[in-house]
Amino acid sequence: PRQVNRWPSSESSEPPTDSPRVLITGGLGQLGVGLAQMLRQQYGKENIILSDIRRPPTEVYNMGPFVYADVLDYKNLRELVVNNRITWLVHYSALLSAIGEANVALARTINITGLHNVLDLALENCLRLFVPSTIGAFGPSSPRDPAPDLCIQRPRTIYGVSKVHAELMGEYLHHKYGLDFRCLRYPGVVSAHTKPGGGTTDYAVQIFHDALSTGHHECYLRPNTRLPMMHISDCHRATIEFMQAPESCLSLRTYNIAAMSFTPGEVAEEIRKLLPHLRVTYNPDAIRQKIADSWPVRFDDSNARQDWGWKPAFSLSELVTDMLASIREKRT
Ligand code: AKB
Repeated sequence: PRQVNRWPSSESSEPPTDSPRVLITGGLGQLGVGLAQMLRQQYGKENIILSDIRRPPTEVYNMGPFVYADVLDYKNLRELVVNNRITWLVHYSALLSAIGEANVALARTINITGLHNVLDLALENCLRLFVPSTIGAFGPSSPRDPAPDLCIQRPRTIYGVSKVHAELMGEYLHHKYGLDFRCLRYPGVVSAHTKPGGGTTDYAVQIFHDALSTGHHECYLRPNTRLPMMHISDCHRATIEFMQAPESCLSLRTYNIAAMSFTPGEVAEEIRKLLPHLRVTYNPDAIRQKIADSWPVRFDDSNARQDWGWKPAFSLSELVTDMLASIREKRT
């Protein structure tokens, strides 16, 4: 690490959590804007700073602070953290599984070099650091039904390798220097207002848009490919509740979180209860099918439930009803 500033050792001197100042990297991906909005409701608009290397749409500017931040530029990050008195960092910048396989060198740079920068920054500035991991951090030799928190992890994608690296580096720096590193392994996240980009679970968002537009979805996975999934509002709530959990509750630093598992066939069936005309054809693509076949079909999240009270709110039928209603609302 560039510089380590240790937290004072007494229990009472944990970094403040009542009124954090939060920087979110990769903020214009699937998750950043929604998380920022939920955090702003709790902590005030000005205390949550969204960042990315892209220019946001006007409505994002109007929602609250947005700044340019490149996770590969350490000085730029440091300036933002220092000038804005940041206390929590949510590191969403990453290339996902499928796009990572098509751009291995870039994925390695963003997902590994970028991570090293935020780890150093968190150590130097005593930040509470959240880094998402994923079902993609498991591989064909992992137990798949269910995958527990601690087991063999030999992923076969650069995305998975970079996420195992993130889990291990964060935990190492936690044990060695007391870094307040927190990591949740997310399932595929299903959202109406933001699109995922370049993942293996993206079909589970696209199918809803297709159901409401053309009535036809061509799925790149086989109908019986089961994967863990979660409604985006459960994902945001899990992230915030986990960031708020007192350090004394955490027996781990990396937790699985689960809500449901479904196959393309099952989600299509559930959508058909409301839109009977939906037609799904299957055209499995070699890369994404292979990735999905190597991932867990179910997550064991019992430690998250026990340690900090994780509980999902959305079932499959509630997710389907909400997705169709939200997409419809946006279209009108
Ligand atoms: C992907 O499909 O790559 C992501 C993930 C499950 O991490 N959505």
